[in-house]
Amino acid sequence: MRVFDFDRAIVREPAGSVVQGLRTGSEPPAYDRVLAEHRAYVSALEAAGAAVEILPALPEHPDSVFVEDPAFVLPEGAILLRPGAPSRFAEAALLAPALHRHFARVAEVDEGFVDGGDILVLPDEILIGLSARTDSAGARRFCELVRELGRRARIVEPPPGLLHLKTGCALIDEGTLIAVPAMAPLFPDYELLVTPEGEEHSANLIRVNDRILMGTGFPRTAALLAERGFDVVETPATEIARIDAGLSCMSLRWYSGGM
Ligand code: CIR
Repeated sequence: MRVFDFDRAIVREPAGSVVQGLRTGSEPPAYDRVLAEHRAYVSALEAAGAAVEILPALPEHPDSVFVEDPAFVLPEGAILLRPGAPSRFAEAALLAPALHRHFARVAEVDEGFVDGGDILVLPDEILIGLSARTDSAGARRFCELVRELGRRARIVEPPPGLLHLKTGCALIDEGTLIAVPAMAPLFPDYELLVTPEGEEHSANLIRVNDRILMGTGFPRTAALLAERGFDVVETPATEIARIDAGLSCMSLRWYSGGM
């Protein structure tokens, strides 16, 4: 079993209010285009081999489509997190019923703040990056809960300037990561593919079974991955990028073994 083998995923339908999602840029996205990107994303997950449960939209929570941030899942169990943006804090409790349906063990980070976008699962350990959304207290508690599930976990300090750890890196096979140049020093033990200049946003891609799902508009990254023999599927993510999101944020993925 590889850490990117998944047969299940949970996503949440974007609400109309997604256009008011937190953003650092000036232009909000258009709802119909976010919806189209979300539908394409669900199809790409299904085509890669995951059965996808689509949770209903939550209009009062503009960023709730980004289910990766309020929770973390492994085959061994789930952990409810404590999102670091005040407007997103309630999302964890709203995700709890879905997690209890799928997981016998659901733990909770009960202090500090942790966004799931700061959590990177590697084959032999789980990294959690400190950020404006994830603080030391939350990260320490998260590591304890992960160790209770039988995995190794460690806190890292990514360079400033990116929203989350996974904004700038992703595992693409068991020994290789893609990362923006500033994050390269975090991964001395891995072969690294560094994002070409101007294509830094390609790093928020996801490996799902034998495929890589990556946003559209990154021709040099796509070529680098294709040269190495990866099966890359491009799916549009330019509207969600307006609210600082990428492909990892829109799902929780795990291997259930058909349970
Ligand atoms: C936010 O700022 O929380 C959302 N607009 C975007 C969240 C992206 N999540 C992620 O990268 N894990």
